[in-house]
Amino acid sequence: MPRVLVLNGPNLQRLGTREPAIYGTATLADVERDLRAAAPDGVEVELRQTDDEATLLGWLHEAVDTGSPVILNPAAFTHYSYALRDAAVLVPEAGLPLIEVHISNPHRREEFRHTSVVSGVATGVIAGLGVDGYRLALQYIADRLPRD
Ligand code: CA2
Repeated sequence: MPRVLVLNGPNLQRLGTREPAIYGTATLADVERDLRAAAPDGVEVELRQTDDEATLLGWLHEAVDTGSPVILNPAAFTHYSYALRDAAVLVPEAGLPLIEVHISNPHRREEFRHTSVVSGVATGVIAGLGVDGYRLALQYIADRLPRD
């Protein structure tokens, strides 16, 4: 069964508990439930979160090794982690989509958020549409999954 990995970076376990004006009130558990409900039959969705850069890199390597499309919210790593970029590029290089998602629109925020070191290697980027961005990314991926 095709599996989509939904990978989330540092501090996103706090989603829905702080800064609702920026990030809304949905929690990551809500996002996972909504994605599973939206996934077509036969498509598995697995959502993970980590504050640890090495763990996130390992999950991207796992996506390559298992042929899993990726929805990635790298959180603050977006803006400075070249290690994350180097791992992220392996996903599209393996012929798998990697969609970068941001809940807020970083371009409307502080200057340091205007740079993403990931966007240049992502298949596509969705930002500023709240947690709907995850579902839109899943729809893009699901529409392009190989059928048998
Ligand atoms: O808008 C996004 O999704 C971000 O990736 C979120 C990151 C931020 O560093 C990026 O610039 C944009 C921050 C994640 C922290 O998440 C929290 C959520 C709610 C309350 C506190 C932190």
